[in-house]
Amino acid sequence: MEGEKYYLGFDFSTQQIKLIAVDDNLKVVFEGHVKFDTDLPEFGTSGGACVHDDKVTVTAPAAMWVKALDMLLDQMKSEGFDFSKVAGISGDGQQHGSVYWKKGARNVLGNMQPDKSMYEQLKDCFSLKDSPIWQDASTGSQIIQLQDAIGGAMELARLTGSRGFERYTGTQIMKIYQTNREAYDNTERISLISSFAASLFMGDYAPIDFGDGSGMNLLDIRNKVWASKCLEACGPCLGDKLGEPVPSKTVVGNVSSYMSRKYGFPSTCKVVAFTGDNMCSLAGLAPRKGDIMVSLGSSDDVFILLNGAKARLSGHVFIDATDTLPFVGLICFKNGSLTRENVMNRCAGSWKKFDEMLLKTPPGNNGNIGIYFDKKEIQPVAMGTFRFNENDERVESFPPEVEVRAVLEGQFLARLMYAKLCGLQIGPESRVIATGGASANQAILQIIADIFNTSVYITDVPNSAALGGCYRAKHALMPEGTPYSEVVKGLPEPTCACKHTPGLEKVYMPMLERYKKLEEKVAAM
Ligand code: 5FX
Repeated sequence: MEGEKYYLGFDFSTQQIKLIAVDDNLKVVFEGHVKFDTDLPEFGTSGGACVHDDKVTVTAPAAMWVKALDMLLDQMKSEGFDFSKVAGISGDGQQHGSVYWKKGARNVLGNMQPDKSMYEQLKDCFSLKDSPIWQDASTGSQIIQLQDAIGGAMELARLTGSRGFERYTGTQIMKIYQTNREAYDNTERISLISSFAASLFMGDYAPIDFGDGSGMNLLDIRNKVWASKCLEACGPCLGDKLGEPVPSKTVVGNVSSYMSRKYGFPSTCKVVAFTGDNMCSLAGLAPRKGDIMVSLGSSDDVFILLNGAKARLSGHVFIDATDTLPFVGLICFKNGSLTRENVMNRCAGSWKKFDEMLLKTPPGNNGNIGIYFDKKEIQPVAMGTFRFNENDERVESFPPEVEVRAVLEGQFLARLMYAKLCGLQIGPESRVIATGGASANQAILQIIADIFNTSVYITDVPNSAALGGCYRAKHALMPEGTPYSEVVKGLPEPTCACKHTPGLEKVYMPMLERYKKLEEKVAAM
């Protein structure tokens, strides 16, 4: 392709499809989105999802995603976006969700006519109209069956990177096989939402990539092949229905003739494997080795790049989609900003006052430790508020200035403890990169710096997942062996927000040990 080139990143997230186009210098040249609830109200979703009567089954209609993509591409066309410049497309999907293509669908997908929409042509191509998504929590009995078949939760974690989780695709598929045999038998291909999205651009089944494939409890993450024992436990002929997984950097094909004829994509435009939203978002943030990404939102997520995968019952290990290091560790904590906010409201009334009160107690909080799980936490599985004095005795309440420090210290001791269990090693190269709403709060950042004993940087990258899709598309089209760092080298660096206070490790390291024991006590309560 001569002249200016564009790379597109599509983020098929839970609530919307977001698109970003960048040029060869990674400058954003176009943005668009379609929101499922408001732009496609006919599907009746709330937050992009349908919660069933049992409250634990959560799905989204696969045809809705197709119609949303039609809408987004039509919108780009009507706004004059120049598709002829697009050299590569990649993106991501909300992790774990699965799409069931019915027998004969491949043929329809490969022969779509540009005078009709994809929706018109594909809407009847799904053997299961409602795709299970990551919010589903209905597969408890299947988890037990899968773990039993593999030799226990720890063995499943060693093999696939995670113990059994309800939202993970393997047990979702097992549930469909057990409860809707007709749909299972009538399925010729099971895609993840990511590979389903890539398939729409290719006009053929796109393979599942290693990154998103690691969120299924089906992939042997060290050997990068389906784990046959897991496949056998989840459904017959499952390997055939899934197709072979591929590295995340794979060019999976060219755009379909439908895409070229309808929108004017060059026929040489490459589709690069789509991956999971978390991996793609990480690609958009472009971490370097040694970075600890701490996303402070309604839930808190900690991401670390890892050389090796340790088997643990908490957190998840995924294969890195950028090849910066072999693996990514992800630990998700349900009690994040809302829990901090609850304490702020109860004890201070404003963030300004909260920050002032924080200064009334010393780091280490005179030995007081609080554990605040307003919602049922993921690790440990526990709920409630637990306060301990300097003698590790449970107490009913703390004075307000102790409570405000206790919520922050308790949360970030937990983040550090689980990151270490996942394989985090803090060295001179390490830095914490904080993102998300609460990363604007300097007092919170200082506590993170002191507990992690390293500097904290901040970065503001809205839509990091869609951007990560653009960067990954460009990366895949560069000469073989080009490191990902080469693609993102011109991007703005995160800025240093605070340094750790020397000497405080003497306070926080023993406190971490105490926290560990107290949390074990809480988990056993
Ligand atoms: C990760 O394991 C998750 O389930 C979520 O972060 C989804 O990927 C959100 F889309």
